[in-house]
Formats: sequence, C-alpha cells, structure tokens
Amino acid sequence: MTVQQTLSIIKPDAVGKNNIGDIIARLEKKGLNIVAAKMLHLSKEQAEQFYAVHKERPFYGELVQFMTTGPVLAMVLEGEDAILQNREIMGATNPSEAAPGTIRADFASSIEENAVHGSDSPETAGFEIPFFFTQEEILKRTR
Ligand code: IDP
Ligand code: MG
Repeated sequence: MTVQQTLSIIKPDAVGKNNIGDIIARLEKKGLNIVAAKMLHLSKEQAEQFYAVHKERPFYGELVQFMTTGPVLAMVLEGEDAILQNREIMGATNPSEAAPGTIRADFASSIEENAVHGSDSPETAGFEIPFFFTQEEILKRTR
C-alpha cells in the first residue's frame, strides 16, 4: 500500500445537476482526502490538451465539446492507493456497466456524460495533476 495522489474532475453534467456535494461525500467517506480543488470552465484548447491521449478516438470531438459546456471542479485526491480507489468509487466508464453504488451508476446519464474523471495510472496522474495545479496549490493535511 502506498499513499498516492490522483486527479479527479467533477464534469459539467454533474456540476450542472448540483451533484458536487454528493460526489465529494462518497470520496471522503472512502478515506480520500481533497488536497487541492478549483472550479474552472475549460476552454476548447484546455479540453483538447487534457484529452490529447484520445485524439484518434471517434468520440474525441464530442468529448471536448461536452467538457466545455459548463464549469468543472478539478481536485487532487490523496490516500492509500488513491488512483485505483478513486476508479473503483467512480465505476465503469459506461454507467450501464457501472457497479451498483458507484458514482457513475448513480449520477451519470450516458457513456459520455458520466459525471466524473479520474486518473487511470501513476503516469496519467503525473500528467494530469500538474495540468491543473502548481505544487503550491497542493496542500499538506496537517490535522
Ligand atoms: P474513463 O473516463 O473511464 O477513463 P476513457 O476511455 O478514458 O474513460 O474515456 C474518457 C472519456 O471519454 C469518458 O469518461 C467519457 O466521457 C468519454 N467517452 C469514452 N468512451 C466514449 C464513447 O464511446 N462515446 C462517447 N464518449 C465516450
Ligand atoms: Mg481515462
């Protein structure tokens, strides 16, 4: 077990439905600590860069469009095995395949508008966290 940091995003659909609090409650209840957070409305360029890994996928254009439809809440979560833990709490990409009780099963409306993003590996987290946060914006939990 190792303490890790991972990037979480509450996507425009979930922000628009006022599901921020319910989603954060699930993350905190599982022992993930928020060590950085900011709300922002992604530009087309930011969304394109963030999802550049999916550039060749057929859904890339729609994904970029969706992610710019409204504000998002970007967060750094910290905890034991935070990357995998967060992915488990999120559930499968397609809400119809997401396990009961996961965030996507309960808050996502489609495979595209699926409420949350989470880094899928240490390498991905290493790109995604600095994409949104400077070192100074990531805080130590002192109590
Ligand atoms: P993940 O978010 O579970 O890691 P990825 O495969 O990395 O899933 O895809 C990134 C995002 O792209 C998804 O969360 C979803 O919003 C969108 N997406 C993935 N697959 C599809 C699809 O088949 N159609 C439309 N959008 C998709
Ligand atoms: Mg992914």
